[in-house]
Amino acid sequence: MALKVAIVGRPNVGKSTLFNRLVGKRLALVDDRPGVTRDRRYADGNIGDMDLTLIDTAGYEDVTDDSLESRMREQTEAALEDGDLILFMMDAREGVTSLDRIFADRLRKQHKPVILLANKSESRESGGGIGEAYALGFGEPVAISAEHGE
Ligand SMILES: Nc1nc2c(ncn2[C@@H]2O[C@H](COP(=O)(O)OP(=O)(O)OP(=O)(O)O)[C@@H](O)[C@H]2O)c(=O)[nH]1
Ligand SMILES: [Mg+2]
Repeated sequence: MALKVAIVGRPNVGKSTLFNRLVGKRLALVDDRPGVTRDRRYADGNIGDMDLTLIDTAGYEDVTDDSLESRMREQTEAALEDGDLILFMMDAREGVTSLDRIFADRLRKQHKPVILLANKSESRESGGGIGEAYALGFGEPVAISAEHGE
């Protein structure tokens, strides 16, 4: 059975863009407005010759009422439950935000391996964001550009 990889992070960091790239098809909607993905989605994909099952998730806000955001949050929790490996994505251009920290706190409370991806790193100005990302405590962040395939 393929390794299950859950892609999580706050809205608009590029989770669905990475999902589509690893799956090799534009299955998930990508948009420059946050909150586009509302439910988690599974698809087969690969990195090199390694077969994976990718899980795209909604980037939730930290609210606990019965709103859409809390439903999105449940979807992310389900992906964390189901994934073998967690790809935690942030936007290197914006640096670490308070919502990134809320995700980080949540991810520290589980014991699955987490790789921190600093997305949108194709431009040189993203260097500062990567420095801040170390402080989240998931080891060395991996600078990527989901959109440009880097
Ligand atoms: N510059 C740059 N933009 C990117 C990159 N990856 C994604 N984007 C853009 O970022 C925006 C958000 O991308 P999505 O993939 O929809 O982000 P998401 O994390 O799935 O967002 P939600 O579903 O709302 O949580 C889109 O405009 C993408 O084109 C990247 O590597 N570099
Ligand atoms: Mg999305």
